[in-house]
Amino acid sequence: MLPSRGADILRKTTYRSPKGEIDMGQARTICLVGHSGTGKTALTAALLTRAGTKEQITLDASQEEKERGHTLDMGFGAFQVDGVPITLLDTPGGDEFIEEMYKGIPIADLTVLVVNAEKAVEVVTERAWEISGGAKRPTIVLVNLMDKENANFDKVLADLRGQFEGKFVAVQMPIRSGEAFTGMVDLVSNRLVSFADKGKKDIPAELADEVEMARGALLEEVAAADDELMMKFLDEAAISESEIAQALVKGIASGAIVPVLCSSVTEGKGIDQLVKALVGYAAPRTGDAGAPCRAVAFNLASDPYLGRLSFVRVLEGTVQEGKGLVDVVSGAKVDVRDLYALDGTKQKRVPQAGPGEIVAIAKAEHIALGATLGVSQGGEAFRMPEFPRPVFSRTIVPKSQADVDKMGAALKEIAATKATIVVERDPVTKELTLHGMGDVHLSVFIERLKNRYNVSLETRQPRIPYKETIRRKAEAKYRHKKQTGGRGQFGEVWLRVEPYKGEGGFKFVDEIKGASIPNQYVPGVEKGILEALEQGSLAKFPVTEILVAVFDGSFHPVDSSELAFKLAARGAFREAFDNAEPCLLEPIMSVRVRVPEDHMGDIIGDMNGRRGRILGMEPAGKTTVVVAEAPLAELLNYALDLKSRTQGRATFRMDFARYQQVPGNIQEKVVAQAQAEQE
Ligand SMILES: Nc1nc2c(ncn2[C@@H]2O[C@H](COP(=O)(O)OP(=O)(O)OP(=O)(O)O)[C@@H](O)[C@H]2O)c(=O)[nH]1
Ligand SMILES: [Mg+2]
Repeated sequence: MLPSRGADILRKTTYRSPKGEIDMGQARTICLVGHSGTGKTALTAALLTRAGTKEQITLDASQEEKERGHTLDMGFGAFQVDGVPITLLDTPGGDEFIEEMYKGIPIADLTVLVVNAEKAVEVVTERAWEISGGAKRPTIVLVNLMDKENANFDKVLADLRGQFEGKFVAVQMPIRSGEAFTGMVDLVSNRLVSFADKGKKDIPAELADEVEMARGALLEEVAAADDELMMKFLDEAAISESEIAQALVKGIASGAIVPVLCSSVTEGKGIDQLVKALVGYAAPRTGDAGAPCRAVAFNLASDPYLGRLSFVRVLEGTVQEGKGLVDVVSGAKVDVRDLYALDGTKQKRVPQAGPGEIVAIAKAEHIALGATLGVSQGGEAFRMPEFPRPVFSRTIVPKSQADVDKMGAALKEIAATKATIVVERDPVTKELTLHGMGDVHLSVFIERLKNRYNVSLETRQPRIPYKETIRRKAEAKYRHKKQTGGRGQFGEVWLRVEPYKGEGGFKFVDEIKGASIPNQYVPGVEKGILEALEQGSLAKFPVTEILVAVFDGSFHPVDSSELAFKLAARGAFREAFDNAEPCLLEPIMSVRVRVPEDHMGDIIGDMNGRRGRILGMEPAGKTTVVVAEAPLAELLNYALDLKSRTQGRATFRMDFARYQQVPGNIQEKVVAQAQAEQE
């Protein structure tokens, strides 16, 4: 279900065009999700082909997708069934590309969770369920690959029921599996469908018992979602096919029922039945066409020919070429110049689009991902769920000067279209860092930079942004004196350094009495100290958590200058710093790891091995969130390690917590390494 405001403004229209022409009020958006290799893209192609799409079907068309044979960006397929426009959103099933599901599911009328009939619930099945079914959005499950040797529909059903809280209801009963997957019983109509002759038949005697059981289960679940039907069910009165269908639609819309269907996409089995379900089970939620325009930008892409495309779903009113919109939150203006609707897997120019439709606004570079667009600022925004945050970082280094020049714009474009790709310059190490979801994720975008923008980058493990501080008070005095021909330079500074925990990490205190350093030179003193703070003397990391008090000095009426005092202050600071037991600080991250029960011990043990500290445990459904703290230096490969330890079943997020002193033995190593690098 659409959250809050979305649900209010999307009103169902039941009007159907009598002439059978396209009725946009019936437009449905369907998001395909599921683990990699379950057949989502094959299904998209099969549905487009079945609908008679004339144009060439191009899915997984980017060079990076072709090379890997997987979907990496959201794909689109638009077609019509009996005059009903359907837009499929084909999302990647790779767990590092999970953001595409977060974009598609919230704006779709229905999610189809595709599950492998041999493997049942897999890692991305769990994630997809959480965002869709678990959030009570309309969801159906398609058990695909039923032609496979070890396909087992009942086992998948049992696995779904065992792992997730949801009313999974089989609305079909496959007739066998593997090579013997020859038909199915449509439990709603109580008829046997044979794939070979497409005919509907009565249930043969040898299946009667089995079908009756399955149908009984269906009736019971459906009745449980509808009071009137429950009465009938309890009275053992006859329940008609249309009563079941209606109750199903209602139950699906509220997320109370999750029907389970079966198919073999590559053998074309179960496709006709699925199409009926897509039209029949997804209630269109179209808004008022006459209302002021409101649309949500759920996906951004860079098309090699059309440039930036901002895909919006129109919630109400119409988006029109030439009629500008604004971001309802920021008020930023959006030019609506070229508008493209989807046709098959291609885009075609259209002058406008109404409620329920998906269109792409071309070349509107500053639409933010997830932004709600409207005619004026204000009003509630469509709430997109919070995207996962990047958990894996690498430093990027251009291969040549030409790459340096092109890199900025290309990186900016890629990062602007993806929520889980962030490019950042580390303020301490000054390195350019690419943050993403894992090594595959980052390498896809590095490749894309090469393929599309001809930018070659190398990646490296990022340096840790250590800092330096002191552990005790110390004083020093320093005289800067130079006599070179004409006017000389003279300045003398006495200062004290102290550990300091206050805001900003630094405090300058002027304790000079009796103008031993005249006022006009004090800014020079402060500048000298600030410069010295940029590089500590341990390993040239910035200095923090320090108070510097200047309490005495001397000057020369002719030779003193701001520069002379700057140099004197720098010298005095360095000496005092060295005498104040300097030490290294490292960033400590707060980490929340969500782990399935059976991996808990392993994850906790591993965290201890990373100099981590377990702060607590929070139950979260069938998983537990382990709350911990650990140094960033021990977490650089955590995304990869956690994945291999748990076969991808654990997720985590980490946030910077604070800086903390590095243990002595480790400090020695870090300092030695930094010195070696500087030589
Ligand atoms: N035997 C069999 N193979 C299938 C079926 N459906 C899809 N496949 C094949 O499985 C492979 C993966 O299918 P895709 O459609 O690319 O899978 P996907 O779910 O889109 O995978 P990602 O894009 O990585 O998430 C392809 O070779 C398909 O031809 C099916 O029902 N039976
Ligand atoms: Mg795919």
